[in-house]
Amino acid sequence: MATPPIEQAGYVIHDGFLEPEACRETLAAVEEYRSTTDLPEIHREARGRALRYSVIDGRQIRDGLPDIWDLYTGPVQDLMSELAGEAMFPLDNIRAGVNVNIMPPAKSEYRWHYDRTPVTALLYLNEVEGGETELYPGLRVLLSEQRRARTQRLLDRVVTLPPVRSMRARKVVVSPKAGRLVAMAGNRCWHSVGGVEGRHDRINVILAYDREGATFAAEEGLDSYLYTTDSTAHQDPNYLR
Ligand SMILES: O=C(O)CCC(=O)C(=O)O
Ligand SMILES: [Fe+2]
Repeated sequence: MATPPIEQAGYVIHDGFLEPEACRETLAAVEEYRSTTDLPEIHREARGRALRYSVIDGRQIRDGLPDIWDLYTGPVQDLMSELAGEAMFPLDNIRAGVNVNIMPPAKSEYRWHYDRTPVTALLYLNEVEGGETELYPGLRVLLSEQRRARTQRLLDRVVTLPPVRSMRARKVVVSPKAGRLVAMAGNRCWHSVGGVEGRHDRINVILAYDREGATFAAEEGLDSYLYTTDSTAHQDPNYLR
């Protein structure tokens, strides 16, 4: 059997996944939602690049942005299953499953990280200056057992050291463009977003999938780090202690 596209290259860029008209309608729905709901501004310092953004989480999307929810549980799920070569499902953790990231110019950026899930889609709704997604596909050496968290953390440090990094992976830079979808092996592809320039907020949808019934050990700490302004106990909530 042929290797599934996401396995092969670690990522796939699919332009024109959403038509311009659908992007405009979705953006208008996001703007309408923002006008009625106070969204937290999350700011977490991190090495190299901070996490600085606003977010509409998956529960808010399910209850207030039905068209985005339908994309998550319909066409994007189908595409991701096809690209992964096996059936992929929305997360049981609805809050983390689908997000709208909002990044105003000048101050926003998104720290270097891996996602918790084997496949993630980034769907850009608009074109902005700057705000490129930077990816190192397949950089991570991923251990299978969550209880090996300490070893995983150490391995993650080692592979991101510049000389090791450049041996293992090539950096890919993706510019936001309306309707463009990037599919990646989120838990193996090291990625971040650079500073947004110009006058417009960068707005995209992040859609995460996993195998049926999968769970993530560091769920709770990571959720409050990503979706609330609470100060979290761990320096890096991606890892259990
Ligand atoms: O907006 C992007 O390009 C990436 C965002 C991201 O990596 C995330 O929300 O996990
Ligand atoms: Fe991510």
